[in-house]
Amino acid sequence: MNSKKSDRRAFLKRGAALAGLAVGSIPFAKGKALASVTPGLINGGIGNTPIPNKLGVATDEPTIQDLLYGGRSSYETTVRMPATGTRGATALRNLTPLQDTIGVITPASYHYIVMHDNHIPNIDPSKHILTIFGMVDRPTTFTVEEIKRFPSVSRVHFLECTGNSGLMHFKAYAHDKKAGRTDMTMIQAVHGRTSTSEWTGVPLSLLLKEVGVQKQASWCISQGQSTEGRARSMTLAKAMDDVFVAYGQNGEALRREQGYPLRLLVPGFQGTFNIKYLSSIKLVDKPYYLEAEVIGYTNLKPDGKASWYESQVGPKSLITFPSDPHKLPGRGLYEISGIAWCGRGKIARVEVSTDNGRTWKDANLQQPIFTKSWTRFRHPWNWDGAETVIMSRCTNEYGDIQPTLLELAGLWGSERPGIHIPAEKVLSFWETASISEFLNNPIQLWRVKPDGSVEDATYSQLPNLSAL
Ligand SMILES: Nc1nc2c(c(=O)[nH]1)N[C@H]1C(S)=C(S)[C@@H](COP(=O)(O)O)O[C@H]1N2
Ligand SMILES: [Mo]
Repeated sequence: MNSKKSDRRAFLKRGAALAGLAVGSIPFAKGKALASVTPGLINGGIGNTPIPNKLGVATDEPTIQDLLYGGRSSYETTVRMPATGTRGATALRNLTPLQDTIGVITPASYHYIVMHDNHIPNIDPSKHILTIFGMVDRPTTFTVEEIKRFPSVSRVHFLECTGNSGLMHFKAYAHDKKAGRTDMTMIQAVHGRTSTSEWTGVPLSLLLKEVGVQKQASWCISQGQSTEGRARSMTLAKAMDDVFVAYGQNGEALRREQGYPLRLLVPGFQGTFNIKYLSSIKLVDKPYYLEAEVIGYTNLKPDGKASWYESQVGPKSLITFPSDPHKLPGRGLYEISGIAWCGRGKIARVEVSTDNGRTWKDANLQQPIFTKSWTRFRHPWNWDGAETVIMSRCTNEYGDIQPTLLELAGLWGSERPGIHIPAEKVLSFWETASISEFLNNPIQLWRVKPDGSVEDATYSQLPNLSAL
């Protein structure tokens, strides 16, 4: 046992030599390393659970509920967290624990939640209906059962809230800091408004064929059955392309928080299009310029026009390990790991830099790569123990590249007219906050400090943030 342990230490510390190995040889060595560091795995994965005695009396056995539906090991404690600037989980904005994500599928229990209504409806599926009307030949009301009789598809797609990674969270920072909160810079707090699931449902194009779309129709207004009757305009072209009405999430019914029993799934578009508790779709000949479309979720562009109906999420990647709040135990070999996604096509390439952007190396991409989905990337890294900045940059199959923060600033211009940001200037906090509140996909920098702790270096390096 002891000798095994020291083997592992030697392996991790010998990273210098190993980092030069072909990548294919890493998993075997890593598997060996894991077996000796991960509690539980060494005992066949059952950890310290005592074996029940003959009378079936055991204090540390799974509950009946665990056996019927499943529960995780009591050693696992990761949960969603309430968004910054909100007061507790009841604000109904709860974020995915990206620092602990594995692979590409987000378990439903970790899927982020954004609800604008002040409650989450509990809908009886036998009473729920979806009405398609407006510029159609046969306005139709479908029950959930009827929807499920149509030919279905299952597809892996990300959702991302338009406000993810938004600087508005840093505006909330001062408030939270005063309230004594300390978790606002964690990857989960800043970037946790994205998740990926396998969604199952019926292509909207099939339902639209069923009702007969009239020639003059060019937009769809979708609405959900929740208190605010959330609605959104979407082009008919997108509706006919890859949108579907989903009832399944990761092999089971949608979770209540995710829109049970029906939600719209609009691949690659901002989260706000994915109407939950979907109850009606109206075919019309123009967008409705709803409040959420013209006031919320838009940036002002350099030409003074707002980014209305620019709906597609840009190429984006994030290193999830190591990130804030991880702390590396010392120099040696680590696997940098993260996620990349794009609202247009597939991720084709992710590059990683471990020397503050001076050099870049291609990361390994988890296969298969799904369209408009998180793609997991991995990259072995030998950390020499010195302070450095690590980052990732992705490219999609069309060659669209994730921008730097300054390139993004140039793209959107300033939110406040009159503020011009020269490319070489170090931004002050408030100047940065004025770049863009929405659709933020800049390259994310993490500073690894000599003590192994990791801090945000994209936004929080800005001098005034710590002074807030
Ligand atoms: N009915 C309804 N649908 C909704 C919302 C809402 O508040 N009500 N929020 C939207 C927004 S802004 C986002 S980002 C996504 C979030 O989906 P999720 O909560 O399943 O993660 O749902 C969208 N659909
Ligand atoms: Mo959102």
